[in-house]
Amino acid sequence: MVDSSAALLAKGYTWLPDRWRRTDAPVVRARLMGRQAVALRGPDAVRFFYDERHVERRSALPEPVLSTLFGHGAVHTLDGHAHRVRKEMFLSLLTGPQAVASLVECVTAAWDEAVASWPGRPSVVLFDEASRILTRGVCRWAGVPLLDADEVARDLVAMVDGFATAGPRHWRARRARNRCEAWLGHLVEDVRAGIATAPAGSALDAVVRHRDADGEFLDPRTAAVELLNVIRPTVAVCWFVTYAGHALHHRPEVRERLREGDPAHAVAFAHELRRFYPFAPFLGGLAVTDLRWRGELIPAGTLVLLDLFGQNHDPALWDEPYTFDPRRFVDRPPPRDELIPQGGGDPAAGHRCPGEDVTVALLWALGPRLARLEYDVPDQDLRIPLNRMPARVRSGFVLGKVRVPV
Ligand code: MYR
Repeated sequence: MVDSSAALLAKGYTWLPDRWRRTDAPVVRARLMGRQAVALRGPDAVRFFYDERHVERRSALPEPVLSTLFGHGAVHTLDGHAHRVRKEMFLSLLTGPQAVASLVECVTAAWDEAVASWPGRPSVVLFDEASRILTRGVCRWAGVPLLDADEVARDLVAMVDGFATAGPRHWRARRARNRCEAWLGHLVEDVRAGIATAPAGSALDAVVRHRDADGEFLDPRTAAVELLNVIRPTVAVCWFVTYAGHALHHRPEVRERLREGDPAHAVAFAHELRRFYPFAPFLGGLAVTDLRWRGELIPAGTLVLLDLFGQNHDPALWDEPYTFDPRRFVDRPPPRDELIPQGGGDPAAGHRCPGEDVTVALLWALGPRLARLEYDVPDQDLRIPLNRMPARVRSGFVLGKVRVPV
């Protein structure tokens, strides 16, 4: 079989959806990076993929992804008991109404403070501003002191932006990760030495005091990796905030509904942003043993891909999947394994993102705030090329002459 790595790089998010359109088979078969690969989608496929007897993560993540996005030794690379013990730390920090509300409060305070200065400026780039706001908010919440929030925001964005490319963006991401791991590794050492303090109950405190399945503390570098795995994905919500700007520009009626202040619409808007716009393309793991999926053989060692973007646009699951319409979620919260922009399955048992509730709550809070602002949308490049991974609005979404209604 011809290797599809070049096709994937050329087509990006559309590579798998295009392949699904050309087959009636329950899987798409390919070769990626010299390895046999099988792609799946659909709620049953989600449950199949997240069953640890079928698919393991340990050795599935390519080195370039670990050295940029997730970090070596990260929770994403663990399976079984070791994974559950480490994952519990993330769940205790990021799930539950109290945890979510306190993080949202820190971020909205940073938003309100930043937005107050926008009317004095000719224009602001929403992507950049949102990344700084989220960095300030999440670091404050996490108990991580910041010397230069803008620089940290740039590094955190770079780590996400460079994981799926071979060019300068990728090398920027590696340098950013090295810098941040060194910075936070020192902070962990300082807390342990009593030179710095971690506010009780903060993410910094939890990571410093976490004991792994073997009963040992995390070494400072791994602690830094995991602290980054709390902070960086929160900052990555700037992708969705920018998509919110894009959606409100193209759908004025959605802006009006958000301005009316109905919380059900704000939640539906958050879900539709995560369904419609491109973020994580797919996830991968390795077949633990010879498997059968709907009659199709998946030999042991095959790279099994779960097509997140494809499933979120699968016409079998969504009416008019390429239309942005939050109303689809107003009376129907998304079933667990249908809407999977941040992975599927049970976050406690598997690798689903523990920060999904935080993402929804942040967009629920920031979407209406953005909708209530008045601004111009100057001429700019609003395209979102789907062959760039991760995709993003080319211009970053420039807001001109911002007015804050009183
Ligand atoms: C974050 O900072 O963690 C949020 C960004 C998540 C993007 C997720 C992309 C997953 C790519 C996995 C590739 C697997 C290839 C086999």
